[in-house]
This record gives sequence, C-alpha cells and structure tokens, in this order.
Amino acid sequence: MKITKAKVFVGGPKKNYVTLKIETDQGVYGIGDATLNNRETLPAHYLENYLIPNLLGKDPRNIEDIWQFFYRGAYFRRGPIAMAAYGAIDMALWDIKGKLAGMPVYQLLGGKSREGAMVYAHATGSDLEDLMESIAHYVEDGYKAVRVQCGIPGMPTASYAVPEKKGDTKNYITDYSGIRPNLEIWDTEKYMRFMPDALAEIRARFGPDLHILHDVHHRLLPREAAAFAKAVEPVNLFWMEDPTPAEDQDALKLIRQHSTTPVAIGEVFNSVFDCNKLIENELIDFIRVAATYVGGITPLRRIVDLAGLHHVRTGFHGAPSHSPISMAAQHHVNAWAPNFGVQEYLVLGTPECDALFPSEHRMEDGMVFVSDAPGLGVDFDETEAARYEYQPGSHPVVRLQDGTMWNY
Ligand code: GCO
Ligand code: MG
Repeated sequence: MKITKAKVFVGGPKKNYVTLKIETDQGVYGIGDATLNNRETLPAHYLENYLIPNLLGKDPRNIEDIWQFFYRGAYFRRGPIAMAAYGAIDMALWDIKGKLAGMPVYQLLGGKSREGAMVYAHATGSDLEDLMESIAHYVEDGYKAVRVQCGIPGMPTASYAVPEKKGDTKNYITDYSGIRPNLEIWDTEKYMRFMPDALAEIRARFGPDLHILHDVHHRLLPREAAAFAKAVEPVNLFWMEDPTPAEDQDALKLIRQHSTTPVAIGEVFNSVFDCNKLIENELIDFIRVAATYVGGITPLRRIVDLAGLHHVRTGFHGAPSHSPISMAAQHHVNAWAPNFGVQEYLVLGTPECDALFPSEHRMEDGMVFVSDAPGLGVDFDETEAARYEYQPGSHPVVRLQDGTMWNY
C-alpha cells in the first residue's frame, strides 16, 4: 500500500484552517489539521515543500516510522511549525488506519473508558454582571464546566478574552483585518485586586457543583501567581490555567508550595520534552497540549500515559483555532484516556463549518460523544474548501501602561 498524493488547503469560514488530505493507491484517504493560529501559511509551506515530497510512495500503515522519519530526519527538532505539520500527517494516517480496520480510532487506542467526555465552554463578560449572564446561559445549556474571564475595572483596554463592552462579539483571539496586531494594556495590580473576589461571587451565585475554570494567560510573575492561587483557594476552582509563562517551569514550584489550587498548563507546548519534568515533579494537575501542536495522536498518547503515572489529568486545548479534524482526534484520545479530565470545546456550529467538515461527533449537555464511524469520524469537503482563501490575521499584543511589552 502506498501514499499517492497529498494536498494542503488553507482557509475556512472566518478562520484559516490548514487541512492536509492524504490519498492512497487503495482509494482510502485520511485528513489532518496543521492549523497554527495566526501563522497558518508556515506549516502549509513546510508540508508542501519538505514533507509531502518525502511522503509520496511511503506505506501509510507505518504511522510510527513515518513520524520518526520526519521528527528525527529534520535534525533541527521540535518547534510549533514543524510539529503542527507532522501532527497533520499523523492524524491523517490514523484516519486511514481506522478506515482500513473498519474501526473508530478510539478502538485502535484501546477502546472506550467512558461514554461522554466532559467539555468546558468559554463564558466572558465586559463586567461581572455581564459575565454572570454568560455563565448562566451555558449552565442552562447543560454545561458542567465553564471557563470564566471578566473585564477588570479600571483596566485601560479590554484584556484577554473579554469584550470591550457588553454585547461586543468581536473575535478576541484573532483579528482578521490584517497582520498588524491590536494593542491590549495590562495592569496586574488591578487584576489581583478584582479577580479573586469576582471568582468568589461566581461560586456563591452558581453553587458548589459547577466546575469553574479561569485562564490567567501567562500574565503573572511567580510570586503573584502563588498569591493569586492562595487567594482563590476557597473558590475551589477546577483549574487555574497558565498562571505564568511556561518557559520558566521552576516558577510553578512556588505556586505549589503555597496553594492547592489545581494548575493547568501546556497549550503552547509542542513536545513531550516541554512537559515531562512538570509531570514527573508533579507540579501540575492538568496537561493542556493539543493533538496538532504536539505532532499528532502518536506523541499525544505518550504524553497522556506519562501524565497518568503522576496523577496528571488531560485538559486538551480546544480553542476555536483548531479545526474539527484535530478536535476529532482529541475526541478519540479523550474516549480512551484513563486519566481524562476535561476538554476545552467551543462549538463552531456554523452551517459553513459543518459543510466544510461534516462530522458525526455529537455534543449534548456539555459532553462530547465520540463518533463510531471508521477513522476519525470527520470528513473534508473540497468543493466547499474552494470557496475560501487565506485571510491575514493577528493575536493582540500586550504592553504595560508604561509601554513595556508583556505576555499575550
Ligand atoms: C485557551 C487559549 C486560547 C489562546 C489561543 C491562541 O485557553 O483557549 O488560551 O484562547 O489564546 O489559542 O491562539
Ligand atoms: Mg489558555
């Protein structure tokens, strides 16, 4: 059996998805997602110029060897662009293997550990009342876990993931009006004064059962993060995400020494070597890696197994930047993972997106039910894809009030 053709598509409805389609001499094809948010053309070029020419003629059933060939063969290993490109190949090969076996991918991983996988939604508000309404809306929809982000009084601009004013529906992750970023101004003191009390009010309003998550988005220094984690302990958060920038992993020791608030980290990691020390030293509670950014299902499964040895549960990244293909890959890993925790999931749900990626995965009452179709259980419509093209976009950048660059 041989790979005969592979093509990359960049585009999508209000998003730049990078989709790889691998075809074989036996008519079976597989699809993968290489979307690297706001740098989408780079994994696409890497696939087209370097990886696909080496993929043609290979036996698609040798998933492990193909992964090792690209990873070891590059010599300059890792990095988000390369790993997203390998990730797309890996997902597509698992899709092909599932179709050949006539089984959904979760069966190939070891079968189901649960029927539905709990997901969390993103609630947001320009102020606390606005946020309370947003949370209530998800709770009414049956969500058991909600991430909460709130506008901070006195902050000069809106901060991460919150609207400027009530009802503003702009895409806070990516502005597609060009590659020059919008500016956010950040003030840690204002955040530290407001957010712990706001979280306490949310807990009081919604009671003990709701799983409340909060994303600090890399904004705090280690001492501040430890103080924040301690202050929010009575709220009993499901997790505090990315309290500090993840390059300095020792920073997390200080948080651990001062609080029992669960810590989730890893959405910017692209290899097991970015998280093995954190896991082995038991400095985190949830690992946030994504199938795309760590190079596909093959390495993701290894991270999950390592995490399981150290009581670390999964909480895979699932921001809308991921296409329904990598979300499907994660639904399969979630169905199997004995140490599953939660899945971030933003219902894309637009008719355009459903037409581009027809899928049999089902979402109900805040849970995802994995598809039983052979392979990944999601398809890609090339005719629909022809309607879209790449749109340049950017994340905001962040500065402190005196102009110092800070972490988005
Ligand atoms: C999350 C993330 C995202 C990132 C985005 C960057 O927890 O979902 O922090 O919102 O900002 O994925 O592209
Ligand atoms: Mg995050």
